Amino acid sequence: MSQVPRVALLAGGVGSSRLAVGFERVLGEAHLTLVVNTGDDHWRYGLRICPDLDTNMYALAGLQDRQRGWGLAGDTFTTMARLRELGDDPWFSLGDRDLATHLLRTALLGAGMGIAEVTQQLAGRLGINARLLPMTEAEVGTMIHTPDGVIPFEDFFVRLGARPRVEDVSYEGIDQSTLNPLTRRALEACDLVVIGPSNPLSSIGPILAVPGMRDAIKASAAPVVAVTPVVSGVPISAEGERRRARSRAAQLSARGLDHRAVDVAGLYRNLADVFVLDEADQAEAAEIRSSGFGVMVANTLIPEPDAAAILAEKVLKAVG
Ligand code: FO1
Repeated sequence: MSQVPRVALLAGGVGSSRLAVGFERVLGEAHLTLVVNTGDDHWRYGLRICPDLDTNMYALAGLQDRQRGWGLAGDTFTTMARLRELGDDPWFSLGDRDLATHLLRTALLGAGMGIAEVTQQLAGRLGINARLLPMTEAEVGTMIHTPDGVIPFEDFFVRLGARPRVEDVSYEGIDQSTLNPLTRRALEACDLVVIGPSNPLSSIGPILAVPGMRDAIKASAAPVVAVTPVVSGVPISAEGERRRARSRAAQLSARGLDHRAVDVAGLYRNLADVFVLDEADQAEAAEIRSSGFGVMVANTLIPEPDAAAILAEKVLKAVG
């Protein structure tokens, strides 16, 4: 292993993007590769929207609106307001500056570039050296099965505020998707794979469902550390965090699981070696250990980069 380990982080949206910033601080960007969920990606106003790629890209560029957890800090929404004046219902808010990213991405895709190359172009222009790799080139869609029908993830999460009951979560087009060769190589060459603290079913699930992804992780022989996205023992104040918790709980219940760290750990059985549990939930450590994981207890609530860097350091030491 080189003295600075090469880390591959499986990343969803807000939670993983915060840990990515922590790893970037500790490792330097040359040693950090993100394999990012593209199941939330969708077309809107003729533009290709890639929420998790943008959330991680803006976070690594230091441009993320930290309070919202997505979009650009200080952005305005005059275009969305005008669309409302024109009688549209822009329930998925695209900031005026954020729109430039979607316009450029859509133009580059239209010119024949694949999403991995487009992402590399956009990240390069933001001065990001960490590698951001979409989980696949194919367009796939995370679908939420509700009593009123099967709807795309963002309709469930944003338009309906993660309130519908969830009967199942599926990944449309995933069986036809292929593992990006760059991603396979990054996983096989890395010294550590980290499963980010994102929704295990609608953010990490799609990544692991790409044919060949689990095999590539296993082929790397690198240890795999999963960071819990669930912290039960701390009351949630921010509305965004409450909605993410609602979304996780609803999806876990569709699998007959509770919204607890131990249930998330169960979804990573036969994949993760170590599970990182929040200090507030250490009562669950014994149960997680008994199901075959190493367990590390740490502060996993990392809204600020300093806390994220401390967690990243601890994760690196967990497999030292
Ligand atoms: N999340 C919201 O709750 N409301 C929004 O209007 C919204 C807009 C949006 C635009 C661009 C983008 O990259 C992300 C956006 N998100 C919004 C966040 C997004 O729904 C989530 O970050 C992921 O899809 C789930 O992790």
